Amino acid sequence: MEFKNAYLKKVYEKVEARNPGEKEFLQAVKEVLESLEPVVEKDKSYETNGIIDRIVEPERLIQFRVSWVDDNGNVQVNRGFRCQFNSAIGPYKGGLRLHPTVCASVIKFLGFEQIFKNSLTGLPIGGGKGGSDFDPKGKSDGEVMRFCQSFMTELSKHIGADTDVPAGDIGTGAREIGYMFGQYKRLRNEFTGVLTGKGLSYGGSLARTEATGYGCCYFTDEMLKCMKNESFKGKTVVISGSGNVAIYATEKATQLGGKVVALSDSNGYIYDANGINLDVVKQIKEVERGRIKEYCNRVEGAEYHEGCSGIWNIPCDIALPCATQNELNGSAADTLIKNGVIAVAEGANMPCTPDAAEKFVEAGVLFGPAKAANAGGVATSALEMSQNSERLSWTFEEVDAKLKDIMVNIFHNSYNASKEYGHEGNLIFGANIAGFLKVADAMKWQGVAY
Ligand code: NDP
Ligand code: 2IT
Repeated sequence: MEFKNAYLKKVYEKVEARNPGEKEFLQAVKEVLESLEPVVEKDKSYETNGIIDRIVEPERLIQFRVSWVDDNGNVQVNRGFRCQFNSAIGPYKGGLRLHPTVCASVIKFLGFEQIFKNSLTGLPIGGGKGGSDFDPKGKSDGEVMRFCQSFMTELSKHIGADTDVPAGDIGTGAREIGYMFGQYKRLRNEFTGVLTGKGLSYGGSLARTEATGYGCCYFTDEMLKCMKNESFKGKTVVISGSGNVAIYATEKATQLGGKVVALSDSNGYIYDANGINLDVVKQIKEVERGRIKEYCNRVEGAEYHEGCSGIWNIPCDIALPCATQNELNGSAADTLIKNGVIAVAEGANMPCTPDAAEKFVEAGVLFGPAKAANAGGVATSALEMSQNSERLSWTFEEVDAKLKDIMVNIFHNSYNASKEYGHEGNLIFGANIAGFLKVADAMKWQGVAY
């Protein structure tokens, strides 16, 4: 799709020229700007206030050296990032990704998406993201600890409970958050809610671990109910990935009556026609930090296939991509549609390529875009911040009920925006617009510094 609106066209061309080669970032910006055509057409004040020009430029992008010593006494050097993208509606908030593919483009795309996602939660959090090209796979606990301490030594200069509150993402779980929190406290002599996803013994929130996967299923359930009078009951579900998001999406989809038959990692996928035995997966992934292949040695009748993209060939009613960006392309979408998929919701960030997403929408498949469908994680992080501020802990049931409410509201706000702006049922438009409006309004009220 090409831009019909001259203002959006001009801004996008400038973004392309200023961020050459940053394909993930450009992909994310293009999708959002395309959705904003009816908004900027209707109200010229977005243009006169330079809202779009400003919203595509990070407020701050920090890049730093992270040196640490491995178990053999060798010095290792990684690159750390924090992108503080937009603080119009609250302190920067967003995860830290530890994966060898991390670069400025990936962090900027994630930070940009986070602006609109965080706005959709209805909670007062701005958009940010960070991480490093450090690969935790195959590292000892000591190596991970030394990396995290070195990483936080620099990051601590830029974050704070009222400034920027990082959390987990790919490769960053409870272990890494714990080491980073310990280092921040050591450096500052402050016990504050500077990170979320903390352990329950030191300020973490119940249900944060489950929140992204559960939230994705709550969103999907509401979308199925309102748009197709359907539910998870009796449905075959395929979920990619086998990390935090995939595991708890599997748990909730199963509780809601679905049968999850496949999971994956970056090497391959497992198929279990009887429905995934999640206790086995949790033991392999959360306790042993092993590979998903191992499942087949423990569960009779399960199959393992090399290569992760083959997972989309499995016939299913509901597909939840929960691994990483661009993991589901146009030809995978064709196969899913041919096999009768009725709903796709993105547990990961930008897992569907633009042509895949377009195919789903055109085929009438219900499509829940990432910034709406996976917002439950960051929403519950914001609930963790609230608990930290009041120095109280809420029960699991309390947090889970709030999470469910938030996901149901996100669906309805996105749906209503899609209708109001002339694309009824297209939740890509709806989520982008609903997320944008609040941030843009706050930016207008706060003025431009000159
Ligand atoms: P984890 O590190 O717990 O798990 C990541 C999973 O995705 C692993 O199974 C991993 O396989 C797989 N994966 C990662 N990179 C690739 C790749 N390049 N190709 C194929 N598979 C890959 O991360 P999370 O579950 O936390 O995150 C998954 C997705 O959800 C990400 O897109 C993240 O940004 C998003 N997300 C996470 C939230 C959270 O609260 N954690 C909140 C909202 C979104 P392998 O072990 O082989 O690398
Ligand atoms: O992509 C995301 O929303 C996250 N990784 C969670 C961020 C957070 O601050 O909890």
